[in-house]
Amino acid sequence: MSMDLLIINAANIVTCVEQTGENIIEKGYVAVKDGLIYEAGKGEAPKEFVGAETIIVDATGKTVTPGLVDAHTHLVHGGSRENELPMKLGGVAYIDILKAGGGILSTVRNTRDASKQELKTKAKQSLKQMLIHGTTTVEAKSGYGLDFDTEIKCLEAAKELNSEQPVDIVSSYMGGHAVPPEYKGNTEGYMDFMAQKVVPYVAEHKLAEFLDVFCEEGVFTPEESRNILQVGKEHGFGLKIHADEIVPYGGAELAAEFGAVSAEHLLAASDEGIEAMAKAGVTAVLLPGTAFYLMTGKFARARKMIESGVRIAIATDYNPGSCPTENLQSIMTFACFGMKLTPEEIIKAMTINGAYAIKREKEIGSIEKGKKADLVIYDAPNINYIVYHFGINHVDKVVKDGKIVVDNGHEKEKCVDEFFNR
Ligand code: IZC
Ligand code: ZN
Repeated sequence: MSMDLLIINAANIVTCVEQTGENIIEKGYVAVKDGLIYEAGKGEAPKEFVGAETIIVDATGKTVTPGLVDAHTHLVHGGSRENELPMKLGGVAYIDILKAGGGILSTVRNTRDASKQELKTKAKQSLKQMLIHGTTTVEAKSGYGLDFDTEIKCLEAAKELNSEQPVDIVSSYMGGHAVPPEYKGNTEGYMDFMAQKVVPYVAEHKLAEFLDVFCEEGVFTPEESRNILQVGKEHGFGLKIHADEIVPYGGAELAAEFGAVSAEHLLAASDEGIEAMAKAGVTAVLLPGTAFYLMTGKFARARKMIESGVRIAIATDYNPGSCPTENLQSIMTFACFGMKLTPEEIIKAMTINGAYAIKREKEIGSIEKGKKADLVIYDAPNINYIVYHFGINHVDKVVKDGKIVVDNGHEKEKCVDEFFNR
């Protein structure tokens, strides 16, 4: 049977097929039919795969991975926060900037002021950067509106963008990101408002699949977070928690208690919290770019988590305050040097394990028959090279649903523009 797309002669194919241990095929091929992976193998592709219409990509000297899954981003927002840099350099902590009405709340003001179209235009530029750097699926949180209209505006923007460009978007409602100024000193009132007005609307209109909350000292306490998660659970959302980012606060334990899909950050997660997550099957989403950006020199205990049996995903946390980058390749280097993970562990954390963190493990995240043909070809002979030679873009081609959407070297931007300007 002839294939639609055939990638041949690849120096290394990182399949990320689970539980095989045999994750890397040296000198092999990937065959794609009808937008799905048909086969990946060693050596030469079967002759019958080549038909008159087959697009053949010679990947000699190159590395192939599944499309990268960025399982934690704050994609849709207005403005930027480079004005916080002098404060950060002056030693002002992230949480103190927020308490002074800056941080998340400054982005909330910019997001409320922006039209849906303005937010979409900005987010679309970010999606383009993500795609150019190899990301084919992204999770996107709301949480910079906090009021009804702006939260809905942001979630609608993400939903519309999903069908207007190649990157798949999976949305989370994160009204529990901060207490908005109109509810200052009245967290309970804000939680009632979310529970009664926003969550039911988001559920009814299918504007998000997950619900997330920032459980952190100075934001939402574990008790308040429990309340918000309970409302999410009652409305059928998958649950996520920003847990133990800055201080140990019982967030990992809470994720286990609720059987959350994932707990994120976890820089300060306790031993008990890690054990509980392992038992409950909660995926840890680690964000080493944020760990770097917080300037505390502290990273999540990834090795301890892996040894305890916790599945780890790694994401950008793309947001305007604590990790303003769309580039997962840069995050690979932070993950390696900050958490001492191997390049193979990192690629799995950004593909199949990222897919687990957004409940897409059956459709994406590995190169195996029947999964979506989302693939990245890097101009790099192996994965160590991608992590080692940092700060540049190694992507040669990106394949999304079986179609080449980013094409090599200097043509990169031009090709991708075709998709973004349709
Ligand atoms: O805008 O600061 N950590 N939320 C929780 C963020 C970072 C995003 C931000
Ligand atoms: Zn976040």
